[in-house]
Amino acid sequence: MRLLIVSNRLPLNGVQKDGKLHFEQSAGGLVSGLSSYLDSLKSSSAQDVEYVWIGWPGITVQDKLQTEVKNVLVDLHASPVFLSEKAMEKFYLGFCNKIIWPLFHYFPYNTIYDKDYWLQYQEVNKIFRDAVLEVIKPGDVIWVHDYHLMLLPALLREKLPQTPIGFFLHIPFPAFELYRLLPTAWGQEILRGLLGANLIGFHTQEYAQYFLRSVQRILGYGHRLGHILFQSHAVKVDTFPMGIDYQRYHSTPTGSEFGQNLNELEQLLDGYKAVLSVDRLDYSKGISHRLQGYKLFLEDNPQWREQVVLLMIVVPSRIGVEHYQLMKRKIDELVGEINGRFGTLNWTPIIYQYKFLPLDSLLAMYRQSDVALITPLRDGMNLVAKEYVAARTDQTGVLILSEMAGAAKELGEALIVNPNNIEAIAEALQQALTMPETEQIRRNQVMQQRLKGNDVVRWSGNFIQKLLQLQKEQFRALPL
Ligand code: GDG
Repeated sequence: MRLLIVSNRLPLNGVQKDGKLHFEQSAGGLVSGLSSYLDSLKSSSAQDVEYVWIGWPGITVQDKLQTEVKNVLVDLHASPVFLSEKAMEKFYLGFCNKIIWPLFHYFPYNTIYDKDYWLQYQEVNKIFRDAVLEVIKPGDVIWVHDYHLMLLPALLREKLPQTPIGFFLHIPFPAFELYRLLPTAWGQEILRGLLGANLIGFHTQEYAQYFLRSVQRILGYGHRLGHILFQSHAVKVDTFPMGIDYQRYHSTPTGSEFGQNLNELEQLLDGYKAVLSVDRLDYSKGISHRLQGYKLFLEDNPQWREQVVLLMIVVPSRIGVEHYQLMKRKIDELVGEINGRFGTLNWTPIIYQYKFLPLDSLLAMYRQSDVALITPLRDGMNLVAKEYVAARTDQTGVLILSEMAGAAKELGEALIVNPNNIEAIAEALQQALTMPETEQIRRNQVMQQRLKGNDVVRWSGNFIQKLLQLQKEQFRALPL
């Protein structure tokens, strides 16, 4: 078996060395999970199992350099899809991040329904189809990822009627009343696009139900237990909550970098309780609501002033989209206001970093923080919540988690809050900071067991196994 993974971006970082462009595999959860899964297949079946990742390489590459870049990437199991800056502007910053992202995260007023964005989205999905057709061989299995490529399964199905095609959506699928806000023809084509797959996976049952409802209301296709007979093939809609690479976060890195980070943090936080907040800069992550919650906590609990520090990491993201620039300004102002109002000569209430951190630093922060405050307004899953719990090797620590994150379905032992309720965030902080250690351990033990059992290797394995099983069964769904 060979697996073709298709996503908007390749999991690679381009670096300039000796005046030449080199690519290194980035150590994301999906890459390490998939490679471990394929390694386990190889050892159990002695089969030759391989994967090739197809996606945009993260930079615009001039025509004359494309063959060279392709050759470099072959050794990294990657096949690049070259897109011009103009195409990326309308496809990625436009259709993906000014229409689908806000709408699917319940921010309908942030959407800009521009027809040029839609035309470019159709165009780019066709470019990806051609890129897959260029590398596909008999016997390959295709797994398409995320909202950038929702038309791709049907485009591939037209050309490859027998190939197993899976699709996984990493963000929420919204309720029908939200989905129907898309111009009708676009909404129909996206659903038909997804139904080109044999298996469509979501993080939670709710997202799967919302999708099935939209298919029924907009296209008129019913389902039986998630099975749909669509045109000439059968489709299964199912739930696959994504896990993390548990051991990676649970074990202690051997390099000196990690130890140094840990010591520095220990000194910085000496005498304080630490509350951690980590997200990409995004309005869906609820960062300003969270800051308001922390501000209220300091107002209501003067005894905690000079006793607690909020470590806030915001990772730059989608810099070209206006809503993100506005939000950055709002966060900067709020942090300044809180630090200015409550801070003293000896104490800064919020230590704020606007940057991407090396994994060792992030891991050291997970280890040194007494509380993780993760309160997205809407989030497909949220892996940071899972990583924090996994990283607590002594099993202490308290996770405060938004009920609007997919992860809340699996992490019920966390302190669950409604992220719009500023008072609830402030109260949860008070509860977390005074929770007895025995109770912290009791809650984390259960969550750690669950995360260990349902890690990312299991997640990818379950998805691929189901896809292959569907292909084998060639089940017949009965028309309703
Ligand atoms: C989408 C969905 C869904 C973050 N900051 C740093 C850093 N990270 C890593 C985390 C984590 C990942 O990035 C972020 O994953 P999330 O799940 O929290 O969020 P999204 O990026 O929005 O991902 C989401 C996910 O897809 C998977 O399906 O859960 O709902 O929106 O792994 O550790 N890593 C490093 N430095 C940082 O500063 N090294």
